[in-house]
Amino acid sequence: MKIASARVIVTCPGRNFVTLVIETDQGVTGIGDATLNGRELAVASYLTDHVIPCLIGRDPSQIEDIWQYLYRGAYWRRGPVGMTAIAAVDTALWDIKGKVCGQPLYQLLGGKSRERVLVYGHANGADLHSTVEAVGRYIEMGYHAIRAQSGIPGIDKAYGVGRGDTYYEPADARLPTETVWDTAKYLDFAPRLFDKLREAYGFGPQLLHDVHHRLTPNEAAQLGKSLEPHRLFWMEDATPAENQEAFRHIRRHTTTPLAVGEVFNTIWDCKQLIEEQLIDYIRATVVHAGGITHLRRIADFAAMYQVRTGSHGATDLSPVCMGAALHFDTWVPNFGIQEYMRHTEETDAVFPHDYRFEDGHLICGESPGHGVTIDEALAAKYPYNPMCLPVARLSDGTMWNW
Ligand code: GCO
Ligand code: MG
Repeated sequence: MKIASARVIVTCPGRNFVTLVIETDQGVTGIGDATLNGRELAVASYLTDHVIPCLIGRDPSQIEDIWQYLYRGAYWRRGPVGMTAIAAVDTALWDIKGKVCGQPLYQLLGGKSRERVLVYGHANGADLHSTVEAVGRYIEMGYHAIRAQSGIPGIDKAYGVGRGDTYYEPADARLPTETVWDTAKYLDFAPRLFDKLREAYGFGPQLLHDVHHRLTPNEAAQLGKSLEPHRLFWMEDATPAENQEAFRHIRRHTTTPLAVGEVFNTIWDCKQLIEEQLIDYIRATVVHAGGITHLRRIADFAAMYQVRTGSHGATDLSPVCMGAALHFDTWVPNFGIQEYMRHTEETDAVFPHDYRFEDGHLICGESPGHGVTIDEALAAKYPYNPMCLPVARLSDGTMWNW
């Protein structure tokens, strides 16, 4: 069997998605998510101009060799654009292998380690009161684990807060929206939010919180300490992780579990974090960390240090990534949790899939491959609509981490 053709589909059913479709000379089709929020066309071009010409004529069953070819062969290794493109190829090839073998992807990885996958949903509100109510709605929907983000008094456009009733969607304008960040106000507010949440709902629901790279290591240590009585499932991206050593300081001062990794692309981004057991959950995901092949390498390495997985699953990762991630989660022995932000109905219609939500868990389907397809005719009705993620500044104008 040979790869006969491959093409990239860019579509915007509510938000932008990039999808790679690979076809074999025997008519088997596999698809992979290639979405990099706000940088969609960079990945589309990398695939179309540089990767696809190298794929034609190759044996699609040689997933590992093709991965190594694209990683080593590029000479310029790593980075979000290249690794997202590799992930798309890898995901599509696993999909093809599943279809050729007539097996769901989790079977090819080693079979089920669990029947269903614990997910966390996103509750958010403009202020403390509405966030507490939003968490209640998620509990009613059956979620056992809920991420809580709230508007913060004195901070305009806080991270993680949706506008009106819509789901939170950060890529909101053609050019980056400017937001202003104030650490002191946040550190004052965040513990009060969790005081209220525990007061309202007790310790039954697992609660999570995303700091979104905003704090220094010492501020992160302070926040972790102040949240300890609330026994969070995790505190996410407490400080930027380019400097992996920074987490030593946080770790030394708090037992609040730490999660990092949604912006990581390779095992090298988290090597020290894992080896030194500086984190509890690694959040790398299929689409941005080199596909199933590389994510498996990261997860196996993490397992040696009792670090568990907690893959990124925001709406800017398409249902194709979610489908693949759920097969991965069903297999991976050191599974922790999976993020799950529901896609809109428009998105779900473009990407028919066989995974389903039940009692706070997602269950992957049994169809061969990863179980997600693309309706290309419908996708064509939603042209690309360029959108950027916001940026953040401190009140004196200094650029900060969004
Ligand atoms: C998360 C993330 C997202 C990102 C988004 C950027 O934990 O889900 O932090 O909200 O900001 O994926 O594209
Ligand atoms: Mg996050």
